[in-house]
Amino acid sequence: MAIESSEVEKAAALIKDCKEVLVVAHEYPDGDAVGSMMGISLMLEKAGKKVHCSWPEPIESPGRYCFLPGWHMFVMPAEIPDVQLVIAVDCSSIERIKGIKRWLGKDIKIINIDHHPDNTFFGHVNLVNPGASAVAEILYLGAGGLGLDLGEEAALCLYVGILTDTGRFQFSNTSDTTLRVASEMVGMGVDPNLVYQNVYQSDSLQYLRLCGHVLSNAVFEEDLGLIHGSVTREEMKHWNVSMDEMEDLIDYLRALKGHRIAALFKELESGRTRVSLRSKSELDVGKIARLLGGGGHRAAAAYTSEKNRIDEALAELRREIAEVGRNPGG
Ligand SMILES: [Mn+2]
Repeated sequence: MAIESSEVEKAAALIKDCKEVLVVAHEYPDGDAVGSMMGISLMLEKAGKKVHCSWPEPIESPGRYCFLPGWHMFVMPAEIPDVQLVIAVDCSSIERIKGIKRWLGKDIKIINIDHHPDNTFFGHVNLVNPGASAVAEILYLGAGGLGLDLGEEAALCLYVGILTDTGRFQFSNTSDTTLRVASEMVGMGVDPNLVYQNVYQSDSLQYLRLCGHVLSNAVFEEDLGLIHGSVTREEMKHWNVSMDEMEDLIDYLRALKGHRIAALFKELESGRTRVSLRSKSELDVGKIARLLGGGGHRAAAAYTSEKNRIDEALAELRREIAEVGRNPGG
């Protein structure tokens, strides 16, 4: 599904008419959320706009994305000034940014740029293409139509968005367009090795030890084809590892041959449990995550469970897997 040109024109007009803009990514932002947020922020700044960017609390250090340019535009959610225009990237619904209340309910316009198939079209203008590998891919291909100029710095941010959302160009969302776009970015000066070193080769020894612990305790439930692992607050404290450092931990679990679903449970400070899901089968984990209040894609999704115990969150997930498995079309 392509984005309608009338929507692109509307977005371009909103951008042209504004002086100040806020770019927001979803809570617990991944590489596409951070890369797309920074990429479009840099292009907007280049176009002479005053730009702020942020995402809902909790705000942790950007860790592996520290090396991206553009952090001078980042503001804490509490310090977001009044703006005329909000651009949301990688957010399937307004719920994903509800933590940023400062501007909600005000007389502002929202441009919604996303690639989630369950996007609710919450913006005044919606640039949504579920066929795109990443929001970064939409932004790269759409920059001209929005009246924005790509530069090497923005290209670097967008490359990170595509790289991480495609699992280093290996997930099923990797298309010939994805690879062509990435190739053009490298042509513009993006250094794949520099990105690799920063994004995938900068783990702490404590984090590697925590991974070893999680893998040692991982459980494979053959009847459901479910492999799962978990990290408690105590373990996070013990190894001094933050939530954002664990973004790729689930990839170790999904290396298992013959599994259908991988799940990683992380205890939150709020007494709830963050659950990441990956599917290697016909089972749509996006649907499971939506049933449990989250969102995502068919093969990768996440939600926050109200259960404060991991065994309870696991029982809840087992029920939904069985339910969705019985009723894949429903
Ligand atoms: Mn994305």
